[in-house]
Amino acid sequence: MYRFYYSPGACSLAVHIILEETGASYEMDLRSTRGPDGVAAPEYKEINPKSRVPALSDVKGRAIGASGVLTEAPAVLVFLARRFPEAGLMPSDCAAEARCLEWLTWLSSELHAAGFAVLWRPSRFIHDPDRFAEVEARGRETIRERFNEVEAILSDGREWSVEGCGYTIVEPYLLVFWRWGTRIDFDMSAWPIWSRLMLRVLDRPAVQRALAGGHV
Ligand SMILES: N[C@@H](CCC(=O)N[C@@H](CS)C(=O)NCC(=O)O)C(=O)O
Repeated sequence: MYRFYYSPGACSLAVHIILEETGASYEMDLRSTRGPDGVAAPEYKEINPKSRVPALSDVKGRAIGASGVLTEAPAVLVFLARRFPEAGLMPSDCAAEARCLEWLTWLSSELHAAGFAVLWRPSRFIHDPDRFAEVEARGRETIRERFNEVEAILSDGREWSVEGCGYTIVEPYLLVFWRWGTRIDFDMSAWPIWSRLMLRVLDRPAVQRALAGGHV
């Protein structure tokens, strides 16, 4: 039984969907990674000193924090896809697998960290609160640039995010950022091909279960 550390509205949604897709046995552990004062909650830091969700317990090995806790959304997604190969969520062909990783690492670093974290957590990047608005504006601009690139990648007629493959672990991760686009008041119809793909993803029973079962 896995223990899944998550937070509503967070990127942990992608892992929640994949847990549902695989049929894995898991229990949810809701974590507010910050206390009311905005400081990382100390009891969660003992589990994951990075103080972020998602995290998944009962995975052999250790990074920092508790033994068996796996962190970083792309790593958790890959772990689940490989642990439950019968779910067919990541191709075994090495080029297609690399294409999945290409998406995941790019979204994690260039869109999540360099875009949304800059917009939502400017204090991570600059000390002077007087300049937060400038940093946030840059984050918003970066997000728009990355969104345009997502749309461009998907615009070649492919059916799913990885050409020649079906639904993979990339789709739920793309869904996280597409939904966040609405949260920051972007009109997502500006990215119609991506939006059509995400509407198909939203139709999946596993996605609906995750959205009804803890993630918003
Ligand atoms: N690199 C991490 C980033 C995870 C991350 O930033 N998670 C956010 C929620 S989407 C979080 O836990 N934020 C808590 C905080 O910033 O204190 C990953 O990909 O898993």
